Amino acid sequence: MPETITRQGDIVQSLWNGSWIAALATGVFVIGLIVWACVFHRKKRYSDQELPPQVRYNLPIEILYTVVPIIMVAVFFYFTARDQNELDKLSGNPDVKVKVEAFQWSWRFTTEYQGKTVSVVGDPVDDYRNGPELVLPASKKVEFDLVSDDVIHSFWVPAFLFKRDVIPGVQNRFEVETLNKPAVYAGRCAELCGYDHSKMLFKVKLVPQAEFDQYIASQAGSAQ
Ligand SMILES: [Cu+2]
Repeated sequence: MPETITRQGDIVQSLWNGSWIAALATGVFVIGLIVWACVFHRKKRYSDQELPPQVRYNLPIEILYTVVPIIMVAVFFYFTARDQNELDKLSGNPDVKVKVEAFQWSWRFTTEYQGKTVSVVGDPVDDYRNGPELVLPASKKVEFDLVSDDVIHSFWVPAFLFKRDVIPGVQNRFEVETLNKPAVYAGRCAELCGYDHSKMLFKVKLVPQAEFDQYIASQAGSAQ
């Protein structure tokens, strides 16, 4: 997994790791039982006419293998629901608000910070390798408001370990708390949205607060 740059990404990573550990433990146990049954009940232990002991309609065992999977699913459900609620939470007082407009085939980011706005827009198709660059401050709460001008897209920053669909007529939102990891990160559209879907690339540049202030002051009001 890519190293995450948000507090929410850490939650996703823990859920992922925990799920894999639980799934692997379950897998090892089940495969162990299968191998044990194959070895212990192999044919040469029994005569040709004789079957191994049959355990159908054994009530305690039936109850056991009904109850145990229910408990396992309940545990997975509990942690998933708990983390999903946390990931969907909006504080209502983000430091920065970003309006993300997706269109065929690029992005427009309008950043709102302390009453000032900065807008950057990508050039559809041409120059897609550079893509629009979304500048965000480190260690701050950022709310994303997702709107689509045409078809369904999906806003995905792999380093967030998170993506959310951008659907026409639907107001999707989410919030992250950025970590202090200044660098430039890749972003892309994660929903096949047409001919040049693969060129819907963008960048997220995480910068220290002072640099962000400078960026907003120098860019405010202008549309790149
Ligand atoms: Cu798209």
